[in-house]
Amino acid sequence: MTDRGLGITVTEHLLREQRETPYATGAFTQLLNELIVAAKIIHRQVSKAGLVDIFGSTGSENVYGEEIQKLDEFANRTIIRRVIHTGHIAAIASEEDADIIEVPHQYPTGPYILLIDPLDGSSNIDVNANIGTIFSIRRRIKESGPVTLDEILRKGSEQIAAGYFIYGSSTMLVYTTGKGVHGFTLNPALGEFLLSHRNIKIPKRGKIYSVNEGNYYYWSEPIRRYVDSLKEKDPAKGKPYTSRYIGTLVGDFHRNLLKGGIFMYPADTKDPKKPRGKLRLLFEAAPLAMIVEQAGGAASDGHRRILDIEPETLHDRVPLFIGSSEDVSELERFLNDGGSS
Ligand code: AHM
Ligand code: MG
Repeated sequence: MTDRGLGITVTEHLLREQRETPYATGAFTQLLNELIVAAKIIHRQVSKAGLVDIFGSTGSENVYGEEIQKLDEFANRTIIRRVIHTGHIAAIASEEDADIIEVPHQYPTGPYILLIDPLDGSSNIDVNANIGTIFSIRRRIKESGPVTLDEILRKGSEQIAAGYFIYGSSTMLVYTTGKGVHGFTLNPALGEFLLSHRNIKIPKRGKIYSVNEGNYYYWSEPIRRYVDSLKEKDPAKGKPYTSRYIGTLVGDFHRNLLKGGIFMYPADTKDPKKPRGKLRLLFEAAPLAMIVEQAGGAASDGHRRILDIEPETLHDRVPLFIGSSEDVSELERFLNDGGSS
């Protein structure tokens, strides 16, 4: 780490970005700071998940009919509690809640809407693998009054910031406000996130593919052909690729962001419940699409740029192909013309 800027705290970094933004009021910086505090609390809880009775399942289901683990609820509640009263937001939408969460009348409201996947990869909690928190911030359309759904059901290109916390071998924050992607690593002794990865750029082509290959026979023919092609022995094309899949979107995405490669969650052609894949457009695909584009990569549903897709409902799902730009383009060629070009 020879760069003298490395090691500055995330707060200092945010304040520098704020100073470079004309008319910034500081509300946005304070909102991100509250999220950071929430993430530190979640980090602490995650790191002792095996020790306390927060481990395991609540027995209840979320809006998708999936079992909610206790730590999911904890993360969801922690983030909501930290930001709801700050006066910086007008509403929150969470992957764990069916409807928009309004700011209670006793608190002031602000110009931002926060979207969260509070604990991504929750099936990995009890095996001690990476989990994460994904967030995205949008500016509301109306000046005042209750937030309506049409203010949230908007293209990902309208996000003003997106990021994630990854609770792994270290806890990290990776975020963008549209001025590049920066990574901060939590120093547990100081309790501070320090700049460790300035201006992250994803390699144009990678050597890793990440997909749940157990679903192979549920994919469309072109997707199967594309994945088969990655295993061909062709050193000139850098093939075969290496297969890496954690089953936590944040973890798989983060590795590929740093090393290059493609993450895929295709549509399921045989399961009527998953015709549009598994991952959620507003809470997972769009925030990571903003990050990957800022890092020079690409995100697609196979045909369209993820950031151009207008959601129809809060919990819309979408097929997701995200990572190095040349890998995503190659996948699109397979879907659109059989990969011949
Ligand atoms: P969630 O844990 O927030 O519900 O997210 C869904 C997770 C993603 O993190 C991951 O990419 C995917 O589900 C894995 O799905 P599968 O087990 O079908 O491979
Ligand atoms: Mg998730």
